Amino acid sequence: MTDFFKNIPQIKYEGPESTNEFAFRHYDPDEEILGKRMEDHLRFAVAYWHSLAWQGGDPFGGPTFERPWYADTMDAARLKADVAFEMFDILGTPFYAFHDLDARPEGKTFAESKRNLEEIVDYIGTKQTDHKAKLLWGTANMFTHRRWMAGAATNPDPEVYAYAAATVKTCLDATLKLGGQNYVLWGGREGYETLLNTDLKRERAQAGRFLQQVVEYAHKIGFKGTILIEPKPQEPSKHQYDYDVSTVYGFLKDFGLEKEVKVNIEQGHAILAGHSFEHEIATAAALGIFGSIDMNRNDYQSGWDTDQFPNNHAEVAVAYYEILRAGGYTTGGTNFDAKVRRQSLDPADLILAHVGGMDTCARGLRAAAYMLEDGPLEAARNARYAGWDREGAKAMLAQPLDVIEKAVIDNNINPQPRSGRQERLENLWNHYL
Ligand code: XLS
Ligand code: NI
Ligand code: NI
Repeated sequence: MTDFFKNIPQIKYEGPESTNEFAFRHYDPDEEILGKRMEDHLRFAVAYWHSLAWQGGDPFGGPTFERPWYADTMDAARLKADVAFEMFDILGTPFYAFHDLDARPEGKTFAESKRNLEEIVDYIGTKQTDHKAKLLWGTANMFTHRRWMAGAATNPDPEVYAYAAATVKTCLDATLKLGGQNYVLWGGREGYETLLNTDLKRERAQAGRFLQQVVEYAHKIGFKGTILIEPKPQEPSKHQYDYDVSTVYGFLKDFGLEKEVKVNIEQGHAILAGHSFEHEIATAAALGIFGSIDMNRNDYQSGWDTDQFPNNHAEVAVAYYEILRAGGYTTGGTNFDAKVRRQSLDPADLILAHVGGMDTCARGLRAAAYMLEDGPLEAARNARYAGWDREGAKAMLAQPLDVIEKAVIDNNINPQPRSGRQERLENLWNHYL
C-alpha cells in the first residue's frame, strides 16, 4: 500500500440522505434496474491519463500537482500503477482505460519504449489479478510527442506512418494481454492546421488504409474486443477528420469497415461539433455503430475540451435514455475522460470528483430507466409514426412517383398536421428526474 490516499475510506453507498462526503448518495452498484445491476449498466472506467498522468498544466502555466510518481523511470511507472489500483479500489470502479504513454516512460528509441510498455503491462497484469478493476480500453498516445505534430497515419512523412503502425501494434498487443474489452483510436493530430499545405484526398486514403491494417492485425492476434473511433471536430488541430459520428460512418463505409469498427462518443466532443451528446448516441445507434462513451462535459462558455466531470443529471438522463433504447452497452462503458481543475490539488479532490460523476450518472440512469419503463414517451413516439402501419403506407416506398401521384388524386389525400407535443414530452422528462 502506498500512503497517497491515506485516511480516505472505501466509498460505499449510503443513500440520498447521507451527509458523508465520502459516500455514494445515488450510485448503488447492486441496485437492480431493468433486470440488471446498476454497476453492470454503467460500467464505469477511470482514465489513467487525466487522473494519474496529467500534471495540471494549461496553455498559460506549468504543472500544479506534485505527485511522487512524476518521473520518467520504471520505478515511478510502477508507483503510479500502485496508486491507480488503490484509486480504483476506493471507488469500486470495475474498469480503467489508458494510453501507452500514461503508463510507461518514453524510451530513447522505439524498441526501448516497447520494452518499457511490455514491462509495465506485465506489472499491471498482476495488479488486475489482485484487484477488481479490469481494462475497458487501451489506446496509443500519438499526439503528445513532437514526432506526431503533423499527424500519425495522415502524416506526410511515411516514416511517421510506420512509427504509428508499429505503435498501435504494440498497444493492441498490450490491450489483448490485459484482456481489454475495446481498443480506441482517437484522431489526435489526424487533421490539418491549414489547407494550404494539406492534401486532403491523400491523407484520407492513408487514414482509411491505416484503420484497415489495424483491424487486420486485431483479427490476426485474435483480439475479440471492439475497435472504436472517438470522433472530435477540432482541437488539437483546426479540423479533425473524425469530425462527428456521421462523418466517421461515411469514412467507415468508404473503407468497408462499418461492421468492424464502432464509435466511442465523448460528451464534450459532441458539443464541440455543434450537436448534443444524445444526438450523437442516437445517430450511432441508428447506424449500428454505438460502442462506448467518454462521460466528460465541456464548460459551455469556453469553446474547448475542458474535460470536466458530469454534474447535471438531467442532461445525463437523456444520454442514458438513448443508450438504454439502443439496448445498453455490450463491450462499452462509461469512461470518465475527465480531469479535476488544476487548483484541485488534493488526493481527496481526485476521489470526490469521481464520486460526484458516478452519482450524477446513477441518477441519470435511474431516470432514464424510469422514462423507458413507464412507457408514455415511447407510446407517444410510436403513435407519431402509427400512420406507417396503415395499409398501403409502406407499399408506397416501392412505387414510382406517378403511381403515388395517382393515388393522391384518386383518394383525395389531404394530410392534416398534428401536434409534435414537444413541451408535453419535456414535462414528462422533467417528471422522471
Ligand atoms: C481527447 C480525447 C482523448 C481520448 C483518448 O480529446 O478525448 O482523451 O479519449 O485518446
Ligand atoms: Ni476529449
Ligand atoms: Ni475522450
